Amino acid sequence: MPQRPPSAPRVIAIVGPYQSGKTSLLESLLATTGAIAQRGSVTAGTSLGDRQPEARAHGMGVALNVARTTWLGDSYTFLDCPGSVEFAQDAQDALAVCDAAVVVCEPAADRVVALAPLLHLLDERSIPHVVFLNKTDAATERVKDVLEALRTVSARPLVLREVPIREGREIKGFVDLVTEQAWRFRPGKHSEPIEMPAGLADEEHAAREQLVEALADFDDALLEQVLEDIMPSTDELYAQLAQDFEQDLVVPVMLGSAEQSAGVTRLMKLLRHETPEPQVTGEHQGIDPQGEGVAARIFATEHVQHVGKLSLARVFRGTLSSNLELPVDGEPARMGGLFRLHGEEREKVDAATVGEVVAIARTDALRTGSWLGDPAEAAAWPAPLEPLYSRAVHVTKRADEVKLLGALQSLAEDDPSLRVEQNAATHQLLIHGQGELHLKVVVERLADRFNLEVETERPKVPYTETIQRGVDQATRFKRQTGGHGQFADIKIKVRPLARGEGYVFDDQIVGGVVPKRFIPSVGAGAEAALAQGPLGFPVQDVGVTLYDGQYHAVDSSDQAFRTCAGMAMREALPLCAPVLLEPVMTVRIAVPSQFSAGVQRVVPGRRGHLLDFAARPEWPGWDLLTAHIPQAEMHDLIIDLRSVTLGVASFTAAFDHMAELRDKLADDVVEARRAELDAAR
Ligand SMILES: Nc1nc2c(ncn2[C@@H]2O[C@H](COP(=O)(O)OP(=O)(O)O)[C@@H](O)[C@H]2O)c(=O)[nH]1
Ligand SMILES: [Mg+2]
Repeated sequence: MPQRPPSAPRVIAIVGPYQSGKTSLLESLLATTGAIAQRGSVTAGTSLGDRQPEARAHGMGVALNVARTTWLGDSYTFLDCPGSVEFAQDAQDALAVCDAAVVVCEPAADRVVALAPLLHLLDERSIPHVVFLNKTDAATERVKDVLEALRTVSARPLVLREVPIREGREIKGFVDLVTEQAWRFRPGKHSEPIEMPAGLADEEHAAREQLVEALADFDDALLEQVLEDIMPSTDELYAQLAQDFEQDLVVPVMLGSAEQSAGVTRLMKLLRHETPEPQVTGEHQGIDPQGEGVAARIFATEHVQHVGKLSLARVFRGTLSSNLELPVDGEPARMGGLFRLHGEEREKVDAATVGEVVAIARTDALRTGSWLGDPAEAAAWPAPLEPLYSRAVHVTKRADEVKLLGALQSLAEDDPSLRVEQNAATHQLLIHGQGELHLKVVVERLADRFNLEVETERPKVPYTETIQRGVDQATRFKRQTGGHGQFADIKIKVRPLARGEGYVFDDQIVGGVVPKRFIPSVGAGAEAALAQGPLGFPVQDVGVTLYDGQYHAVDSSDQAFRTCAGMAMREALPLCAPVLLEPVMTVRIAVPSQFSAGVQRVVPGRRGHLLDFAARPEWPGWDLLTAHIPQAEMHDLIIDLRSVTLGVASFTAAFDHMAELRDKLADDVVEARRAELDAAR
């Protein structure tokens, strides 16, 4: 390896499905590079990662683990991202600032599809990434088969960088395809170089040729060599690999065991030689390395007891220092104290330079995604994930009511995948997120951080009602109280309108039998009565025509006509064959093709029907199912979808129309509403 000067600190995201071994790999990377004296274990709770109370309570990471190490003079920050799909936002945000990603994968072909959304994201954003096939100590399947499966979910060519050395079923080591050196794993220690096993030479040559051919696709000089049967030199290969990695043209695949620290030094070497410098990553995002001033991005927010809010920044240019005033999303703000993070440890620092990750303490203006520096230079921050699961929240103590909304909004600033909504139709405070666990963690944070005790329930469906036939209604309102009384008399026609027309009021009074000045009050009084119809819900699509009436010179007033119209509607509507309406959503479900049949069965089970079935654009091997599904059946749709798709299905939903609901389903809704109204009285 040629010597080179130390580089600026690199940031490496460790991503992959839940339980693939990311936190274990982080532990091994830290032990291998000497950042920790001894390797701890995630199962024993002695690892550096997942030590937060939240991670312990849930038995898995629900936030980033940040750790630093220095190796051969270079410094690295690792961002171990939670693997659960419900915390995918954390991974997305970390990926948006990293120089490279390690995708940790279980050596099981049928589980590989769980990586599809992640690989798609990496390819879409051209983020350099290496796949680490983990758990070789327990692997039973052939690496070839797992690789084949991986190829179906990666848009970029995957190049195997090592071939496994097997003894019986067990993987005992590997041959590096660039150096052609064979290595034997020694659990917990550095691998030792060995002679290439005799039986492996043919396989090794074939794999090496494949590697070179894959690279030749991106380099004409290399292609010529290949065509002339000249094997490029090791240095040429390394140079080409580094270049292709940096541009995310090829994806190297490595083998190892995080638990036994096997293959980890080799992975570290790849990261050292092939990960682009932060200036390159910055340029990729439109940040001019020669430009003026600080350029940095907040990619995560944590809250630590006794310390408060920590905003995690990656510096792409300049020097960030405590107390510095900077534009934050265009508005000037002063930075708080700076800390370097390493697991649960924090080290106070005065400044952070290019490449570094630093936590900025207690700075209100900062939120996840904030851009620090010239607003003109800010690349677009990736859109937050679409909500997939919702709960209604309310405080258990009345006095806390005002605090709740502010607390939720503050949590949503930290976590872009959380949305808070005060629903106008149901009067509920809703939280929208990525799944049951995600929202459970939100509730826990309300308790821990804001001392707020809340209960959650399934969100109410904003039902409405309408009428199916018209009536003529004559109503007189007359009251004598002491001095002058109240008098109004109207005749109206009430009729159903087409769906979506709302409320229409017509005036057909002739000869001034109801004076002009009172007529708007009739319209308004009738409309007010639609707020709650005979079934207990807002009434929509109703026409009211005022065609006759009487008044009294002294006793008639706006208020009298208003009251009279309300009485008339309350008498008329029950005679108009009211019917319940429920909202129906257009739902687009994205799913790998092998699960489409299972998902198609979920739709009718939720009173939905399929409208369209097509290939998902730009997602080879995926389908996009479009369906109409009543909102009442949507609340746990994502749970069902995930259970039949190894967790990878997702959907988007938008209101489409209101549809009539009849029979038992409607009776149940009306009865529940009646009970609710009775209880509120
Ligand atoms: N056999 C074996 N088990 C592993 C290996 N790496 C991780 N594990 C186990 O897989 C489980 C999940 O590991 P963890 O690092 O928490 O996964 P994460 O959810 O991706 O962070 C734990 O029980 C680990 O002990 C490995 O290389 N070999
Ligand atoms: Mg983990």
